[in-house]
Amino acid sequence: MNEQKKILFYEEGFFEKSVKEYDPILSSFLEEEKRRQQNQIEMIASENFVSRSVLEAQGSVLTNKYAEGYPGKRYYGGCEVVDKVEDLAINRAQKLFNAKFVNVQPHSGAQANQAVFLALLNPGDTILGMSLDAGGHLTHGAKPNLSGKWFNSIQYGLNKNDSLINFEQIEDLCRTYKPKIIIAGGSAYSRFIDFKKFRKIADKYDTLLLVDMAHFSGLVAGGVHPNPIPYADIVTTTTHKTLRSGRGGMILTNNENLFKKINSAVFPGLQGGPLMHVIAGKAAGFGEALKDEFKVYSQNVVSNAKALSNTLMERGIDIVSGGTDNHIVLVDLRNKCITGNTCEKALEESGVTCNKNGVPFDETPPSVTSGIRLGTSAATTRGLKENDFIIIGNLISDVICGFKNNICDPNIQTVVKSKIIDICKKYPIY
Ligand code: DSN
Repeated sequence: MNEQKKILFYEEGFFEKSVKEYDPILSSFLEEEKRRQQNQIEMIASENFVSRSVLEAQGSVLTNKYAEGYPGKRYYGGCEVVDKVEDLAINRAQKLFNAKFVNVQPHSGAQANQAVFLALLNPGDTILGMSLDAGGHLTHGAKPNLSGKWFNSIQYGLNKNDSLINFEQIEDLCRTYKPKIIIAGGSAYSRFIDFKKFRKIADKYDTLLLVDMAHFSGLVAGGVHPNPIPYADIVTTTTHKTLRSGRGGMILTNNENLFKKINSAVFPGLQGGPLMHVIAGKAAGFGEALKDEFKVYSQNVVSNAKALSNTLMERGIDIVSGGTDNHIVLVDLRNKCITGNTCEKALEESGVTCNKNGVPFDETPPSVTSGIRLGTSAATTRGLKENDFIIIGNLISDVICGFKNNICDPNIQTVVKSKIIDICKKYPIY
């Protein structure tokens, strides 16, 4: 009789083997990405390195669980444990931001903003947000985004002289267009935002105020940035940038009526099952952010950004608004006659990861841009201090100043890369 190979309904090791043993091809890509993160200095302002604890929580068995609804009011059985996890994330977020009501289910910052729009607006309503070139975000009414397509989106910008938010323009736009909501916050604005001033305008023109603190929420949690909660009707954020938690979004408010609408908008309005493993990652990161060490970390993020910004300016490089109050340093390359995309590439080849970025009154398209955006959150997590950022600022300046006719000198790039690798070795991760 022919011996037939027994085929199980899954390959042996399904519950035991690591990805390395079970799927070597995928595993090799994961290792490759880990090496990339280990050997480059990460300066993308929206990125960070989470703790092993956050990684584990996010890679946990909670990924298996469906839990539509909210703690205590689910549409599935078996939710007693995930209820505790979600409550833990909510309680920690309430403490961190001194907020009465928190929804930790949005899958991302973009979906958090969408949920707010779904809860409080109707298609065709007027919304007022900061334009992309001023440092705003796609979801604040940019034309290619749903927020720019489904709403009558009007946009404010910055003053020409100091690159700070143009409040006069905001008032003019409110007077003329009577927006239903004003959005404060963005992706490339490096200064504190005057929430009180926004509140005053919102009250004067009887409009809602949404603050999107995606970029600086970790700095708020760490006590080095003003908290928008007392001023805004609603606050949205991502949870993985300066806040260094599981990757996703969150919505906070002190207004119970608005919160009820927001909850219904997140589920069942916009999303189905919450990502319970990600909510566990959020809980883990929020727990870390409540500790004193996170306050020190946040102080370092800001002092490192100031050291970086000052170093670049000393080397003759323009920084938008002449400095920074947070983790972002926005470099204006127009006086160097370099485009953002070529600079991003040259820096990546030199071991520094960042992104091209529009600068105020930029005339180039978003695929080109006249600037780069740098951020200090990730490298600060590695342990880098002000002195290291002075060195990195000089290395970045070497690359920028090594350009001729929009092409960088490869010899400079080689020298910079070897110095960057030395810094990476000094501050290992994972
Ligand atoms: N992608 C994020 C950032 O880089 O700021 C925003 O969505």
